[in-house]
Amino acid sequence: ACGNSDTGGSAADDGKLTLGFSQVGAESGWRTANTISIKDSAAAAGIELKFDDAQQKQENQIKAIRNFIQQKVDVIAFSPVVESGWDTVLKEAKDAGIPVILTDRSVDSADKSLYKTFLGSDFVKEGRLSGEWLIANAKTTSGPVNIVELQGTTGSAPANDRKKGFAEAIAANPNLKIVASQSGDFTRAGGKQVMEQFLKANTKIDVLFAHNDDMGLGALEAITAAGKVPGKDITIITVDAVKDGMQALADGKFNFIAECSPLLGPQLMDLAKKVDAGQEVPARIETEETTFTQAQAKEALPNRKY
Ligand code: GYE
Repeated sequence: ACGNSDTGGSAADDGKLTLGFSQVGAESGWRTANTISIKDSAAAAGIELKFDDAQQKQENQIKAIRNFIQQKVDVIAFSPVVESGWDTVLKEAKDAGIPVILTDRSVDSADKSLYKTFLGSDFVKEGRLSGEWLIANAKTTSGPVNIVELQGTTGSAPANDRKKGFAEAIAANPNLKIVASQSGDFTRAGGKQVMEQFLKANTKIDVLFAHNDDMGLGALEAITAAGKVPGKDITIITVDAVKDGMQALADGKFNFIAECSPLLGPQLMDLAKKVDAGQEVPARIETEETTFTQAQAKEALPNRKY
């Protein structure tokens, strides 16, 4: 369907399906693995991929989606950086007759007809599993347990949902208290900087819950610099289970990780083909994932692909 000949072939020319994909950015190890998965599986599926990196800005994603509409791609997929503010551009895609697939993160649009399906993790569950592990493992006999939280990108589905799931789980024990919670934007630099502030402002920090591995890895530097031992003086729980996170867990610097799989490419290509062919697809497809303790990380690490 793409008429621009100098981009090297279009659906109309060679029968190839053209997929426009707007990626959030390159903020984390998770994101890097996700981008590789999408590019590799597009090539393997014989799909022409138009890939755009939005550098964590919604306005860039909206621009990219409008470009895809103008280029008349066959299918648009994107991972929305934040949950709100998508209705107008999604309506434009719908009016142009281009099906949209949400991957990884969802939108809060009331009109579910604006997209065909949402492929991704259950972020509330990841937060809940993190909180449940803490409930089972926190030393609450000696009084209150002070928790600091590094949130992901403000307004993003994983930040909103992981915060919610974690808070709900730890409510089961009134000794567990979140004493500070702030965004580190899912980056190592953000995690380090905000953890430094937390350590300055709070004399007693028992637990860190970081919404992803990268922020936890950044926080390690701040914790060590403050003369504390990560994994011992401060219990560290994160989400993702990318290789560097798993290494920190196996090394005893992290204590628990709730997995979030970035390997969405093969399923996305399958869905793109189906919606392009006008086939019905499930409205929600959930990624399968697990959790890791230190012992489990040691075992899984040698075979970890990303
Ligand atoms: O957990 C984080 C990344 O949307 C699930 O985004 C994704 C999150 C992931 O930056 O590392």
